[in-house]
Amino acid sequence: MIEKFLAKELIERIEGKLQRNFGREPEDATKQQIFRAVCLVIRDMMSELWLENQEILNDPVKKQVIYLSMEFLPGASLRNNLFNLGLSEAFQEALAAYGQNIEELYELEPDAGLGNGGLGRLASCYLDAVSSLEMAGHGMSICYEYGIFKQKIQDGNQVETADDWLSLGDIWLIEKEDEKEEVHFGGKLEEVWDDTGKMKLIHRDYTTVIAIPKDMLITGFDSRVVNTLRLWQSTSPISIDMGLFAKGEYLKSMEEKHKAEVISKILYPEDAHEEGKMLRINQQYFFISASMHTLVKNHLKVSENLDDFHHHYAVHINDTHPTMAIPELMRIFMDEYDYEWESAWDIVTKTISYTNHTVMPEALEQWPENLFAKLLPRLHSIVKEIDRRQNANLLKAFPDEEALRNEMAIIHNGKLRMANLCVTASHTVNGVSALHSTILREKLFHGFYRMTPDKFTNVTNGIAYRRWLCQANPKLSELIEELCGPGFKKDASELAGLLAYQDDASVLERLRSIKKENKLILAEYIKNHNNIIVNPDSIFDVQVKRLHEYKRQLLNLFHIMDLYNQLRENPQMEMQPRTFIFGAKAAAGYYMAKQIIRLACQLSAQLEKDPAVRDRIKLVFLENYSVSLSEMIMPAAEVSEQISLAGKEASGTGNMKLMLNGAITLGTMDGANVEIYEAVGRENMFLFGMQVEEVDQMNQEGLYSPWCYSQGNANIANILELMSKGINDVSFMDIVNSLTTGFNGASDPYYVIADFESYKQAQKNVTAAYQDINRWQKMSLANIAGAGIFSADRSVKEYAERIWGIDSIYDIL
Ligand code: NBG
Repeated sequence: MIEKFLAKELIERIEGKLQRNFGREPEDATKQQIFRAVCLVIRDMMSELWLENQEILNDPVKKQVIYLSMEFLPGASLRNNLFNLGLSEAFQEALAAYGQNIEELYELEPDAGLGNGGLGRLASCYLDAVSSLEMAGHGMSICYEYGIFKQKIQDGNQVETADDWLSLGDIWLIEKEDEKEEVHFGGKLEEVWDDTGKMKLIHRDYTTVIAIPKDMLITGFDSRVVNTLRLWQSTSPISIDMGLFAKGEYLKSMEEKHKAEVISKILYPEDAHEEGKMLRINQQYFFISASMHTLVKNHLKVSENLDDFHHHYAVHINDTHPTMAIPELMRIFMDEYDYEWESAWDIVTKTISYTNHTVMPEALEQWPENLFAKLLPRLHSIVKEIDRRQNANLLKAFPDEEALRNEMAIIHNGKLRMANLCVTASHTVNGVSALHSTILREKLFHGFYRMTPDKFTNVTNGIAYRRWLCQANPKLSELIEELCGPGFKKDASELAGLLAYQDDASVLERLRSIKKENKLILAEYIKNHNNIIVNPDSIFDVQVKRLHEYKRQLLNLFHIMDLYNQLRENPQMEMQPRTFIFGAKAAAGYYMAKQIIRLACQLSAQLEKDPAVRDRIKLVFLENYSVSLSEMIMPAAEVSEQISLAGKEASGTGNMKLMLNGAITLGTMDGANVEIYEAVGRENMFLFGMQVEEVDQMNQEGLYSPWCYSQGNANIANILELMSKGINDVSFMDIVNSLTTGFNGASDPYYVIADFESYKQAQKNVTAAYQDINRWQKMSLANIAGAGIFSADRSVKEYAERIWGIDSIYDIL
């Protein structure tokens, strides 16, 4: 455990860092230098803890989890590390001695945005929980030089700019040059026969890329364990080709280096959206190969051979992006350590487990076989053999079901299907909410489920709740501590203690006033960033998440346009003022998503222009939604919009953060909304819309005609007309067409129009409930109290017990 430090000692340490690293005294140091010095002091403390665990971690029978993910979204680390180490106040005091405000240093830190959204943030939440539970577990990913793009809104359109997070964010990274790895791409395979008649495949003429580890230390709350997130950076073994340089071919002389470095240059900014680029295959293999080599090497430092590899490591695949871990481990076992196929397969399949995060068909990765074979010839031959053996099993299991066998094949029609490879080779497969796991069993992976039902399980997602409650909403956290004691910080289920106060008028009033203070902070931010003055007494209605058609931001906009139409028709209409707050990034190449952002921005401007409506409805589109921004939005939110089409959102995690901060869910029965409903009951949320079965039926019947709906419903027709005629002088015909006549496919594929009336009614219920202050506060309290099960600690405990087979390292001692 970290010792307690006095401010005096910290001052000495910070001064030491300033002098040694920057040749500065505190008086003449810049804010950046002070930030760096403070981080370095904390890094030293974390490194000491890390070192203390090393002996235990190197024991081959102490199992650890390796969480492989193309994305991690840690956000900012300074506040989180200080909070976890229990040093926030001591540092605050130490910095105050220089007249420095620690809050300003927090604000200075760029988000480490090495992920797109929920999937990457989940990975970071889980690392926090693994450390907090004093388990051993490490993340592995890529050290992207540029993280998720920064979103600017210019003339109502999204514009992407590069996110140079390393300019200051590098302070948390520790380079381990001596642990670098070589990764081989391309080349060809050659059969070589030895004297005993045994054939070996030799990989020749490949291109080598060097992977350099940059480790970020991961603290846990009140924990003795510090784990690492290892981020691999790519570089070339040849920095410059002197021969070419001498010939005057300067650019060419550096080409190898550039080709290698491009691998870790930038995060793919896609989210649940199709991408089939060569660079992405290279990125995946790059970090997987480096990671697997490291594991094997580390294992062999403490064990004679690889037979017990799976007792030492549980390797978890976060969605299909790290699937290559399966053939790569097979390759290393067979080609580098002479294992036979069967024994290698036995160990590998006992090591690997897989979480699926989406059922959206376009997001299920498939690689063109010929491209894969060219880039990774040896891996291709291994995947082919896995497929061949799997086909034999399928034939036995389903002799009369050819269509099903084709669906389950790993290689089919010239494509490599990564999800099928994952399910085939993993000992356990899970979805991320009860409903999603059911859909996996009954639909997406039904054949696999019939074959190996015991493989399938569910682990509902969870969040690093201390970040969004204790750190982001300190006032609420203090109130809970005062009422229920500090235990909830270790055990989120203790939040339920709040229920004892549901009829306590003074507690409800305090909840209300905390929300108001948080709303004022957000209102100030909105004023400064959007130049919009919002009414802090209006309902803060929030939809923050990636922009995707299935998440139906458009449905939310439909409701706003409908209110607008009503107000124009009847300007005297009584209305509870509302502020609709959006935050969403759209994938750069996702046209319709960008149109929807445009619609939101133009509608915002149009409402602002109209004196008859602007005091009653406001729309605020906050640019550059990120982890840090979410930490300001969640505490101020009152309505949490979780309105995806039932069956499409695997879980959602923003829904959990909002609920934890007392916002009330307005949602469909989708993803983890179903479990929110189970936790708080129908009376404490607003449900609407079709259920999965109804959506399925509509799909099967194929009779849905949004056009007919709009003919029978004047409100819908008016909304479509408004969009066609133009909002703030911009017409949105492509959106209208996508709903009514189909844009690139079926019309209104996410049933915006079909669910509109039900949504509108639910929105009316929201307004009615809000007007009864007491009722609203009670609902809010019930949500905070019920949020305990959505702690990442709970999720990670379930993974540890049911999937990874790991435990707290200190329990074993
Ligand atoms: C996302 C889902 C979310 C889910 C997160 C984390 C992908 C591929 N999936 O619903 O859309 O909450 O994963 O599990 O990003």
